[in-house]
Amino acid sequence: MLIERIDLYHINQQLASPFVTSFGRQDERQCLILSLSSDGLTGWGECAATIAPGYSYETVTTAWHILTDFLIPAVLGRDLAEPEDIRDWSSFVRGHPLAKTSLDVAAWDLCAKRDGLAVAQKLVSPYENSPRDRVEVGVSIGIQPSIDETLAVVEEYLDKGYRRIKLKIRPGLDLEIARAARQAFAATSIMLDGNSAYSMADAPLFQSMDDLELLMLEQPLENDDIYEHSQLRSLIETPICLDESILSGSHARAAIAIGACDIINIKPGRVGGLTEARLVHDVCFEAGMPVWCGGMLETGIGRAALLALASLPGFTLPGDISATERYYKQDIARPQFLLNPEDSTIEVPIGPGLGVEVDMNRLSRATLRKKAFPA
Ligand code: OSB
Ligand code: MG
Repeated sequence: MLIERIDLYHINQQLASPFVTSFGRQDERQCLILSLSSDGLTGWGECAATIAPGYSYETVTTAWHILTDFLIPAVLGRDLAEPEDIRDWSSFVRGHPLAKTSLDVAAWDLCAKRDGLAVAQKLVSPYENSPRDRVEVGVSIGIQPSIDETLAVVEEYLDKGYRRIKLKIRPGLDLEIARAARQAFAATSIMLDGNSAYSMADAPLFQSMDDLELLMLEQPLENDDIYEHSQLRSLIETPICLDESILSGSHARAAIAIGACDIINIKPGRVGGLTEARLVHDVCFEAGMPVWCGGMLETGIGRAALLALASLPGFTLPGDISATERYYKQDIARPQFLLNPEDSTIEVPIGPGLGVEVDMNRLSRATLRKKAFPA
């Protein structure tokens, strides 16, 4: 498919509620949206870089630079046979996985539309399984102003039907929150996400959580550490899940080889797209390492890609893929994703492609700057 045109949008949307983590607070979310045009079809992708380099070194500004000056010129006018081509064509750029992901997901959407398939079907084609049609999900709750407010928000999401709760923690706001949540919700699946804010000196803190039967502790230590997580793992009972540290299939292999974690969170954005995300899945699947699909507050475009990914056979734990209303009052893509409160699942879009339609009016209202690249 000849890539005839690429459009890049830098957008801003109000979040339905503020999202606070150990690396900062977001009341609104900026991101980049990208479309690839070929043969009368359009493929959409999202770059989940944010305003500040908190979760990752990438920002909307670095991603705009990397896309406009390097990645888009390397793709424009070329003949795309399969979405995996994007990984090869963008490998000359070191790093910048969030920027690469927008092109990768747009290529999966475009090629799946050409093939008359859902992205989930196209992703699953190397396996014997067919994709799941529903995916089990949970909700990721940002740091709240007080413990009482945290418990109230948890209760609200439990009432909506979410069966797995992830609480963000930061130094000083951790043990008390975990204890209060466990006490209030004895039978609920509760996990914590440290977002790299802790060190080995905090091992005793995490040991004091051993009796709480937490589902897992996500990325407590440095964003680029694998080794110390293996040491912490041997000191605590709570299963350790890696997020920030796993940027590729090769990182997953290293983490598995040294026993750095019990679980891996796979996010397409963090590893450079769906092609690499599936590779990480394969490495983990073969090694018997449980995985789940993480999120980055994506719009319906990015979230449709998460649902497709999470339909692969190795995803055995609930993902951070919540309903549209948890993120945005008005999403730029339709249809909305709805939670089935009976079993805490969301339906995998059935396509064609990602299975979402972009509302061009909403997109243009949210757009801060736009650039078109005709071949
Ligand atoms: O660490 O998992 C994370 C959001 C942005 C960046 C990093 C993370 C998150 C979340 C939210 O936890 C997941 C979601 O619901 O999209
Ligand atoms: Mg995380």
